[in-house]
Amino acid sequence: MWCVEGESEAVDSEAKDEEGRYSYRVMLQRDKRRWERADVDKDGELSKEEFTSFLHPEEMDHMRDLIIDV
Ligand SMILES: [Ca+2]
Repeated sequence: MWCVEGESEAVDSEAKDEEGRYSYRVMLQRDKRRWERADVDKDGELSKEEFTSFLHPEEMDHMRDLIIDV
């Protein structure tokens, strides 16, 4: 089993506001890190291949340090 770093239950509870909804700001920061890692050529956009690694970081060597074993 795997998850993206920062997606533990503890962090998820911090990401929710008082009504139990996920904070968009926290989610955005989390995704931004993964987005920037997936953007190999750093042009600020994800090609089809880069977007695949964004969606499936567990399958990409350069994304693996965002993955933690649980
Ligand atoms: Ca790119």
